[in-house]
Amino acid sequence: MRGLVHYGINNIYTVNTEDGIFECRIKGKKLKSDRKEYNPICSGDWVELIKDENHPGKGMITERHDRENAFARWNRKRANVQTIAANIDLLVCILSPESPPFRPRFADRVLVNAEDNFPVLIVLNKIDQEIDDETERRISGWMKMGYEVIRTSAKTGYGVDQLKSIIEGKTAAFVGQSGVGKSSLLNAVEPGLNFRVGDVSEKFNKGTHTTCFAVLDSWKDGIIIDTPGIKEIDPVGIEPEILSHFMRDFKPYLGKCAHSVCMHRDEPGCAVKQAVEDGAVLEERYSSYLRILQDLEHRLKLNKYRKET
Ligand SMILES: Nc1nc2c(ncn2[C@@H]2O[C@H](COP(=O)(O)OP(=O)(O)OP(=O)(O)O)[C@@H](O)[C@H]2O)c(=O)[nH]1
Ligand SMILES: [Mg+2]
Ligand SMILES: [Zn+2]
Repeated sequence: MRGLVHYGINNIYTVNTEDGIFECRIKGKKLKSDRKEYNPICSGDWVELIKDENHPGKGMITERHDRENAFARWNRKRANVQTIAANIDLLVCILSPESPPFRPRFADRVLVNAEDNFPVLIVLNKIDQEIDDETERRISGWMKMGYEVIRTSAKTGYGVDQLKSIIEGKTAAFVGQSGVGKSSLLNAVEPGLNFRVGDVSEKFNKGTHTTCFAVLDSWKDGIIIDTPGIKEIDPVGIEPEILSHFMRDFKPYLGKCAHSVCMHRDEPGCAVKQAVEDGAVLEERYSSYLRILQDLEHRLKLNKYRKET
């Protein structure tokens, strides 16, 4: 029997099927996989399961169906891949302007992750808070690159209808740092959903990690996945040499550098660096690139070292 995974906690997965909801374990504890995975199954996965005839509402997952796509990141500590949501039509990246502080580099990483994978919508939530010029500059930068950006306030209701009309009929995963208002926005879109909402701590100006695990829920016009606040995103499956291809604003300059294999770092005659100097590419985007590049190289070294020891 086929089912859609809503969420998983402590290796117990809640799966929705034609015959209702089942709480499932994975048969034999492990599923076949080609890489080290932190979690073999995530919200949005389609799985094959068998009912436990002796225990109504319980079952065993025997197989994970191939994913169309997945939003995943490297789990820093464990050196394995953590998949946050699978089979999505749209990734919604939520930011806040002030509390918690605006984190454009986080969004740049989400955009790298999404490029050639699935479309992204950038949402600046909490627009009832003050928005500075720096934030406006970065937002117009993303818009120039062709990304869709909208402004919302879960508090006043501003932009909620627009958000609703964009995610209607889609499987949309909401990601962002803790406290930016992911759960609040989802509740504003569809009050029946009733996701748990937490505070932003006054002392640290940070969210309090209210949502602890990703949860999929369906509403009348689509499927949404609320995810826990994440601080860091190390993109998965991108080699340092091709990172620049995932930077949408770099694309017009790729292949035009003096070096045929250019990392766009210190090489003379680099067309990307020239574009930064000319103001065609934002300096902040370039510095995001350098940081992600550094992390990818670090990750490669670490994985190599781990294999050898
Ligand atoms: N001023 C203002 N506050 C908001 C807005 N949206 C959410 N909040 C508040 O921000 C705090 C955090 O909201 P949550 O919805 O729990 O944030 P989250 O992104 O789901 O956080 P995690 O689950 O921890 O990742 C709560 O106190 C909300 O009331 C908004 O548009 N404006
Ligand atoms: Mg939440
Ligand atoms: Zn270059």
